[in-house]
Order: sequence, then C-alpha cells, then structure tokens
Amino acid sequence: MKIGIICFPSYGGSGVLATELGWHLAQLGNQVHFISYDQPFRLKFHENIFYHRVNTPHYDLFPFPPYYLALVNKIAQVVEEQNLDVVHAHYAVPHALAAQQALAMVNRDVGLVTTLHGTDITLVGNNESFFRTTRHAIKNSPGLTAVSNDLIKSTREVFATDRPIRCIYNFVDPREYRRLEPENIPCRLRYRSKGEKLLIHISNFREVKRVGDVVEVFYEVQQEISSRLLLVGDGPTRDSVAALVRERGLEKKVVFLGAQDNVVSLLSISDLLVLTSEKEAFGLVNIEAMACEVPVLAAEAGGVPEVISNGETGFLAPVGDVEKMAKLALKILKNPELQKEMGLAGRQRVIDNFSSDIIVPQYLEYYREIMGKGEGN
Ligand code: GMT
Repeated sequence: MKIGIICFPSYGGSGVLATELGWHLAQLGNQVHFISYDQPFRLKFHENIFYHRVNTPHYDLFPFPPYYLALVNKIAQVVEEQNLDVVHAHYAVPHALAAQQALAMVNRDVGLVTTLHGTDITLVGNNESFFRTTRHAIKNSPGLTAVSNDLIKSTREVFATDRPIRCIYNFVDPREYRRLEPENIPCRLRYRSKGEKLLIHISNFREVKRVGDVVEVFYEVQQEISSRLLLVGDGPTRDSVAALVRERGLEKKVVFLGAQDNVVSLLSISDLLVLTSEKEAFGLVNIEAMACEVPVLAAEAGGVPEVISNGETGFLAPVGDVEKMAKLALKILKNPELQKEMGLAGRQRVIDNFSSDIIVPQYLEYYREIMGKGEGN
C-alpha cells in the first residue's frame, strides 16, 4: 500500500505516534510518504520511507505565512505523483481539513483516515476560533479514529456527532521500550545515589500537564524517603515549575533535563512515573514507562484509566489531589515487591494491549475498510 502521513514533526505525542506508525508500516512492506513542514524528529531511515517538505514561500501580500495553502498543494502533489492509496491525517486541524481539500482537487480515488489525538478536540477544537473548522474536518473525513474511548466520548459531546469513530490506542514497540540493565546506563550514578528512589515526569510542560502537582507530590514524598525527581521535557510552564522547586527548597533534589530523545535509559533507572495532567486522551508516556517496567501514578483524566489498571500497573487519583497522590507514591516506593510486581504487570499489559504488533495491523485493516468504502460509494 502507498500511504501518505501528515503530522506535526516536533515534540508531542501525535507526531511521535505518527512517525512510529509510518516506520512500522514501512517495515511491513508499505511505501510511506511523510508530509510536513519539517522532518519528523524521530524519523529513522528506512528504504520504504520518503519525506516531502512543505515550503511556505514569503510573499508581501500575506502578513502570515500561508502554511495551510502550501500544505494542501503539497498533499495534492504527492497524492498524484506517488499514486497514494490512502492519506492518514494526524490531528483534525489543519491536517484533516487540508487533506480533504487536497483530495477534492485530485482525480483519484484515495482513502482518507483522520486520527484524533486529544488536544485537537479538548483544547484546539473546543476553542471558538477553530470550532467550526474542526467540526467540518470531523464531519467530512471518511475514516475517523481516536486514541481512546474517552476521546470518542468527548468528540461526540463537543461536536454533537454520531459518526462512527474507531478507537485505536497508542502503541510502543516493546522490543525497543524495555528495561535496560542498570550497569548499561552510566548516567544512573549521576541522577541517583545508593538507596535513593527516583521519580520521573516526562511532558511538554503545558498548563494541561499540571507539572506543579508533580513537584508538590515529590515535596511530600522526599520528606519521608530519600528520593530525587527527574523532570524531562520543556514548555511554557517550565519557569513557573522551577520557581516552585525553589520555593519548596528542592533545588538539590530536582533535576531539569529539558527535552530528551531517548527516554528508555531514563525510564530504566526510575522507580515511578508521575503524570498529573488534567486532560489526557491517552498519555503515550504511560505505556513508554510501563514497557520499561516502571509503575505509573497518574491523575484520573480522559483516557488514562483505559491505559493504567488501577492497583495493578500503578495507581490513579483525582486530578489535583496531591495528598492522595503522595500517599499512593509512597505506598509503591516503600514496598519494593509491589513496585516490581506493578512494573512487570505494566510491561505485560503493554505487550497484550498496546504493542506495535497489535496496533499497527489495526490501522492497516482500517485503511483497507476505508478504501473499500471509497470504491463502493
Ligand atoms: O500531550 C500533549 O500535550 C501532546 C499531544 C499532542 O497533541 O501531540 O498528545 C496527545 O496525543 C498523544 C498521542 O495520541 C496522546 O497520547 C496524548 O494523551 C494527547 N494529549 C492530550 O490529550 C493532552
């Protein structure tokens, strides 16, 4: 199959997921064409993968670079020149909308699948400035998937649509995401001393992640047990989080690592992932951690309860309830057997439900269904 993938190339769950999906589709023998304004940051070389950059030329009449126009044009061009069978747009706006516009311009029967990732519905689509365009994109995409059942529910609520939406969960490759032996991770000595427990948080530090709650949870935890906190990622709230760390006197125990590509090593030396988001369609980082045998303590938001089995692979607590979260964190960290059990159960849950071997074929099957639909209609 020849598949076009339109995604955001930068850090963020939707871009990572789209990039990994493309790579696995290429591994299975499909030809994959990425279309974006930059090369997806995690894109690895593969002979079946091609990248098409969207160039947005400057023109004095346009006060803002007309990326959308250039994107529509590029999608149409790639569809025609590469004879694509299906276009997969990740994110409702502008990608699904641009793909619809492009396919209306070409003289080919091409399948179109849109994957809703969460923020496109709960943050962007919900905003009055984008509401109608997002609703139109959803209404007019022949194939629609969402990364959790909770996101399907939110989409129905926000856009009052009863269109069929297929739930296809996020995935990781458990061969790549696995707990490494500590002796193979030199940085372990830098981030944790003997007898210390290590908590980790990984996100893009947007308001929605409530990273301040992670610091508050850690503040409680470190009063009872010797521990440190690794903060991985970067974004708009990083400075306010750093201010809170100073306010709580935690500078020596909290390490800001900034954005990191390879989180497997960092997860492999960690004892607990803490994710405190108030909205989270799925939480790709949850399964990255679980695959590396790290229990997860998370706020019970969005699709997170579909991912974490409460009491088995980690614990869930109400959004913002840092006291309860701290108690649950201590329950795991003070009990190495429970930590081990939860870690192993988490990895098994990923292998059984969220592995590339299980999820990638679901996308392929859906492409075939949508293409069949196109021919029939
Ligand atoms: O979490 C983010 O802020 C990044 C965001 C994105 O738009 O890339 O991630 C969303 O898509 C991921 C991949 O499907 C999901 O795992 C995340 O849960 C979702 N984020 C939110 O819903 C906040």
